[in-house]
Amino acid sequence: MIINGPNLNLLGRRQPEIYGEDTFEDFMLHLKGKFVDSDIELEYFQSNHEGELLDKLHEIGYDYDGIVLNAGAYTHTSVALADAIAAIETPVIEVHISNVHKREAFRHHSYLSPHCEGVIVGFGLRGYELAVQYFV
Ligand code: CA2
Repeated sequence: MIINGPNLNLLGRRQPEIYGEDTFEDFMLHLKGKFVDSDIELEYFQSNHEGELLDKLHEIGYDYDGIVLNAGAYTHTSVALADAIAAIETPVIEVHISNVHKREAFRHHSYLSPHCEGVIVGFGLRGYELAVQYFV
């Protein structure tokens, strides 16, 4: 399961110089094509609401094989998401499209990273592909 947090529904529509020109829906088609010969099912969920992201983690976090999570700005603020990742059994890989370490200082800290299997930052949408590859 790939989960995107707040504002990532704007991908391809705003700030292409930071986040690229592809919408995530287009990218999902590309990604499904890449893994068509693998024995995996890819699903996508996006929400701008912290509680909905928590509910999704609780819903799938004991059954799915892997979660690729870009929690957007909640990465830098949410103890609740950190607690949820620590509580569930499914391993989570944290992904960021931009290199957060080249950006403002408040983006350098993640509440989520200590509870994640790994972290991929700065490789654009390719980071999601690398994360899925890990679970294959
Ligand atoms: O680099 C990333 O993937 C981020 O998670 C993106 C978040 C940001 O708050 C994190 O620090 C790093 C912001 C997502 C905003 O997405 C947009 C996409 C297109 C246009 C405007 C915003």
